[in-house]
Amino acid sequence: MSSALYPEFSQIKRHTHPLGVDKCKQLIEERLQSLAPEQSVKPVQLSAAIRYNLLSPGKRVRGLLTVLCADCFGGNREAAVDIACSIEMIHGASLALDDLPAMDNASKRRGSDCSYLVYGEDTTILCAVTMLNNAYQCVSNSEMVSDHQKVALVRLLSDAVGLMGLAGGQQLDLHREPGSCPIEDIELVHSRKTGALFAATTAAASVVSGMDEPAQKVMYEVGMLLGIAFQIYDDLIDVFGCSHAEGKLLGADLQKQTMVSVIGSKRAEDRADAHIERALAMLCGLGGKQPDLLAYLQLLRDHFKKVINPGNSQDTVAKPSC
Ligand code: GRG
Repeated sequence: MSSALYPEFSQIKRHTHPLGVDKCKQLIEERLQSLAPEQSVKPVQLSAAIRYNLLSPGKRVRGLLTVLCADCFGGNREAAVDIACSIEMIHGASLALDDLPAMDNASKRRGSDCSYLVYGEDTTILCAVTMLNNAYQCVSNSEMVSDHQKVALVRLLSDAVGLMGLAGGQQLDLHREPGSCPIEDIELVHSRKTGALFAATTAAASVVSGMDEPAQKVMYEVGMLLGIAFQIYDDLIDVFGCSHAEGKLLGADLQKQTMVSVIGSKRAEDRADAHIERALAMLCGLGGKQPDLLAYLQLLRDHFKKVINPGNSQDTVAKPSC
């Protein structure tokens, strides 16, 4: 995947992970490779579009969270990797749709041309629909997940995709419904558009780890807080980041009302940090002190802070309170 604007994007080491995290990422990449259709499967154009959207160099934040949370609470690794892949399929489908001219009308994604520019809008829409179906297939085919767990997982994932999740969040983002408080309106968009899939991610890990229902609810809340914080950082990066390093053209949200434009960058960053702190405290409250998970969450925050506050990152990274 080459691009004139981002020639070395795929060579950039996006994050230096702790060793255990690198291993998890490799497991996810290998499993995604095995789940992607062969290039020769007809219709070859659709198979190629699926490979393009699924295997392009994403950070795999959601997949990693699934596996690291499951590791933390004793979940089966293989089951967690399957669920991580199904979540990355949903995420990849949402990015392909998000970039379409009728939505964000983007040109670059993960350092390459957006899917619709390479394969056309028609194939990209079919590709997203297929990736969504493949995500549910991946859950139902997983050999390490019980039938009971599969029902819970499909419920979580379908909720995260639908009206109360990605689709509803995107609709609200494109056609903001007037409300009394812009901050609440924006956080509603964040919670549906980004938070819901993060929440499904951590909750799915709790399901494969056999955690009880109250603990599953806490894990859902942990993911929601992380997802909302992630979206605030994504908005901050849109203003302060570098297009080359992010692999997409930034400044796309400048005309939109975002948390950054409404409350300013400092308060937006503080708000994201407070959400992350709360999520870490909740994880610790459940006994989730697995070093790789905590190290990964710190590393992610450190990375975001470096992007938006270059030269200032050491001072700003808070340690989890457990
Ligand atoms: C029916 C699946 C489906 C979606 C329809 C288009 C749409 C509704 C929703 C789009 C939601 C969306 C794109 C939210 C943005 C979330 C976000 C912060 C994306 C960037 O995620 P990263 O940084 O991306 O994890 P990489 O490329 O690293 O995977």
